[in-house]
Amino acid sequence: TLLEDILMREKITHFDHERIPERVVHARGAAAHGVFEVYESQQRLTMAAPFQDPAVKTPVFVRFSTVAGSRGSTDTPRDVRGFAVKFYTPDGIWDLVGNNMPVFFIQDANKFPDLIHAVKPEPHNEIPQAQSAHDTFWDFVSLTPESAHMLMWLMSDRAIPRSFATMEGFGVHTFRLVNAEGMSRLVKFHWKPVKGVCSLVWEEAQLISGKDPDFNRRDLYESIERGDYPEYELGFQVVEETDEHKFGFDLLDATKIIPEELVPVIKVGKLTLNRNPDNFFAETEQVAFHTGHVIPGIDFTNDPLLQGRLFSYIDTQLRRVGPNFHELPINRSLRPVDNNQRDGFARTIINKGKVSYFPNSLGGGCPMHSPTAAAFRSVQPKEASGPKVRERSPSFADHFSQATQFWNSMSDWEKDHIAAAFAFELNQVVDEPVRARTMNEILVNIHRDLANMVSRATGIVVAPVGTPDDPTPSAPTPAGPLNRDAASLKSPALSMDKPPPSIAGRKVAILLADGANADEVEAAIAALVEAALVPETIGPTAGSVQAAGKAIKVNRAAANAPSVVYDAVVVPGGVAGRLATMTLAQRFLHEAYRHGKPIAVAEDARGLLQAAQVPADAEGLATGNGAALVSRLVEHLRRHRFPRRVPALEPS
Ligand code: HDE
Repeated sequence: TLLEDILMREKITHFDHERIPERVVHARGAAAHGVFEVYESQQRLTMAAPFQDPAVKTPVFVRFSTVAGSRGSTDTPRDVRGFAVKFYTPDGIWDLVGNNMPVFFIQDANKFPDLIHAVKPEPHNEIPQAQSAHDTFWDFVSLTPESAHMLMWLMSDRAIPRSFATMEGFGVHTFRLVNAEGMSRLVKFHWKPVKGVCSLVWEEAQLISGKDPDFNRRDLYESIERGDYPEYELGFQVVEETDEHKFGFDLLDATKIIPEELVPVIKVGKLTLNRNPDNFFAETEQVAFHTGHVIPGIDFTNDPLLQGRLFSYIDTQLRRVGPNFHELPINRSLRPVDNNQRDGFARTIINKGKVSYFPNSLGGGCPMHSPTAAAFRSVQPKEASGPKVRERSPSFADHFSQATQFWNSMSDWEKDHIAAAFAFELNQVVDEPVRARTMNEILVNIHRDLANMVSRATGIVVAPVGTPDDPTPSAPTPAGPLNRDAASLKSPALSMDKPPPSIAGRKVAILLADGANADEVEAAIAALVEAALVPETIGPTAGSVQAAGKAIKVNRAAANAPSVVYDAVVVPGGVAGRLATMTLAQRFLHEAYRHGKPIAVAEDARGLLQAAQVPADAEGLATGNGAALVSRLVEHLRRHRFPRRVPALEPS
């Protein structure tokens, strides 16, 4: 090998440079292209281009992500999911960089590096990957009571979505909508999934992490390839500026929601994800979102978290992708950018002429900031006065009311899952003072029931209280305006205990073995496809199984097809005897049972159910044959799952 082998050298050199720095947070992600269409003109509220004309389809690129894990980490840790939308509008790029939870851990951007240092793997040994269940995270949040509301979301099943298509998205901050007359209103943005909100259960999520770490990414990719496009409706919660202070909490505090019961979410349009990226690196990895990418008609508020983000995102793109990140195809504005910025690494635009400054006469004064109304202009702030301090406003002081509201709004099984999640995390924490502080400074202030449930499952002692009726005397609760009636606050919209409007795309396993009733299997597959479900046959090995002289194709071998990646399971006639002797089949059914999934078995499967320890009278278990069996399974799937079967809180 000679140094003069320039072909080899170039190839290897390029290979050596194939990586760019991964995102500091949200490193793990998957994305898709799509379109946004407004239902009817929202001109009264905003001049933003995507909201003017129902005939216009605005192209979008959406990246979903987890927050804490590295780029190669699993899809299903307990974590927040990013929901970042890039609108390519005729007025330039608008990035709505949101999450699947409507609030955040902190109220002030200055704490963000601390929060992320605490949740990321611990620095001395880089353990644990992609999870909050460790000492430093709970140390930080137990000392940061403003995180209480977000902790409730994080410990709920919202943190383990079944798919990106079944999770909500939120802009989190209060933004502004501005119309052509310059009138500004406050707004919260919501993405409502057309398929409803559905999640995994925790044990299942953990098993998926090992069995299929690409679970959510794969689902997104495959559903788009199948033509089953993820859809979300965009909702506005609009508040007149004059009403800003009528809520008893501060609309600029990102740890607060505006309950939908107080201000309805008006659905204004639909986002459809209809095309997979052609190249992961060029698109999903290099896409650069920035909260500061806004267009006329959208503006910011003084939310201190948002203001910090306005600095951070441009800064991170400069570091990660470089100063010309906006020239990459995935980031490029549809409208040509005309300014005096020049040069830098990997500049691709070839600017012509000798003028690159303003003011100038040699270029006819161009380019200049447009004096016309069409250009972006900031909404004028009301006059502010007072001392400059590094402190938050007293209106940000109530940290627990909305956490309590979240708890009050949950169904029994959701409360169970939340308590079990806190217990799982706190049982991972080694430091006793951190465990005790989380219990007695945070959980008891949210709700006594939650504290007691977690106490039973962790052994952490709940400190004695002053009076039995007073849920919050042991820790100093800031006197927020809502605290007085926190015990009665409730927002039913927060509960996930609702049947999903659509179950299209759910995966149904059909367990096979030699001797299967071929007609029944074929009929089941046809009926499942007809119901927009995705059946997969599973056999002892890849290839096929024999059914009365006929071969039935096997999609996946049992060892490669764990129950956790399916939503429901069918055992057709003729196979139960053989399956009852196979450990993998028993395990499959038992896990499907434990995880509350619909199970449909032929009449001859009694012995198999026994071997799999599935009670014959289990809720969501259908027994029968033929078309009736499949239609009962489909009916059961419409309930997503049967949560009472899921063992959540291990008793003390
Ligand atoms: Fe981010 N965040 N963030 N964040 N964030 C980033 O930008 C940051 C926050 C969110 O798919 C980074 O390009 C600060 C809230 C999403 O590429 C970085 C603060 C919300 C994504 C950054 C926040 C988010 C990011 C890392 C506190 C929900 C992924 C890489 C003030 C509304 C975007 C990057 C993608 C990514 C900073 C808080 C959502 C470092 C300083 C609140 C969805 O700039």
